[in-house]
Amino acid sequence: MKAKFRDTLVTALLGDITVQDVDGIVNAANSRLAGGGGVDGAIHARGGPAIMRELDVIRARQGGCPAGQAVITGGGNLAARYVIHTVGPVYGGRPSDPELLAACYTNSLRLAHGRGLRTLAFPSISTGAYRYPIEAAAPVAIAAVLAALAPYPLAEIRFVLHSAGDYGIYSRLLAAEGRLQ
Ligand code: AR6
Repeated sequence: MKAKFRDTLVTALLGDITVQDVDGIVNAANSRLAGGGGVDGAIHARGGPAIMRELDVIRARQGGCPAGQAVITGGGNLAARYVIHTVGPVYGGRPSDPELLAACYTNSLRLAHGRGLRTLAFPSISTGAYRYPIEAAAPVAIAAVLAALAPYPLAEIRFVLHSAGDYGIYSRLLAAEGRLQ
């Protein structure tokens, strides 16, 4: 699925974010930046220990990363040169959940733009271990990214979904947005 928004190609695909050939990939991390399962585990496994060594330095400096915020490291052995680690909210049905989730996408794009990245891939943040329902999270993610393309224009944003169901939801939403352009 491909759509064009302003000057940015926005794509959704079914796949593994750790093998994407983009300038940066986004990690759905935890606030301790300590690694874990899901996409976080996959990124550290393929990227190798250099990523955690950089996170150790960031932890020593700032303690961790609160929900909604993001930090950046190199990509280690990944094809991507950078990993942006952002921390999604643990879903609780609170009004702050969509705000924090949107902030993950906005702050990741801000960091990417500040470092001169042109292509960036996102996973579906918070919708695994953190239990944010994908039907509620996907519109928040897409709206946050499309809004942030004005201040932080990139050449390509790639949403990499790990299940056919998630991919279907993103495709439908992006197609509907595209008709409004
Ligand atoms: N490529 C793309 N998406 C993936 C991949 C992959 N290789 N692997 C999993 N996903 P989760 P969260 C999808 O649990 O909910 C970790 O332990 C997955 O199917 O990775 O934000 C952290 O350390 C789901 O749709 O992230 C935190 O403690 C999505 O990625 C906690 O989990 C997000 O699922 C963060 O939980």
